[in-house]
Amino acid sequence: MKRILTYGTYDLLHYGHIRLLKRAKALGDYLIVAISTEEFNAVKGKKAYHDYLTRKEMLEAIRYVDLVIPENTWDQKRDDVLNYHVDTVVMGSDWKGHEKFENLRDICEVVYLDRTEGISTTKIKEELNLSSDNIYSK
Ligand code: C2G
Repeated sequence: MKRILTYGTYDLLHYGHIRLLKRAKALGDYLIVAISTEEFNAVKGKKAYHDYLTRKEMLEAIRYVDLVIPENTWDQKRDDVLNYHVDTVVMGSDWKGHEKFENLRDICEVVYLDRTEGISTTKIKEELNLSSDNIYSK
């Protein structure tokens, strides 16, 4: 059984996230997603719209996802790979070459998949906010 691990905030779930998870699962048999807690999002300078448990519940409903665990720190990745017997860590290409992932190459494969262009949580927030004077404000 080939075990895949990926990390993210996964706030305001959108098709870019789904396409990443679908392709990550296609690389193996079991997909673990480590999602950022509120505390870790603060470290990343992010504030998620949905809290951790809500984001966890949504990801657990996705057919490609087998297990959701919390991401509390930048430095837990090595322990995650060892504790969950991970074969491959997968991230979107915006993380390509990042030391936090490159440093794992001695204990697992690291794969970066192309990001889905044209969609992001930030874009959704900005466009909803800009259109606050129409259907979205009711
Ligand atoms: N993603 C994507 N296409 C998009 C948006 C996101 O492929 N249009 C991918 C990202 O590359 C990432 C995953 O979906 O692999 C989750 O994206 P975010 O929730 O934005 O994750 P991020 O805040 O980058 O957190 O320790 C690593 C961090 O926790 C990653």
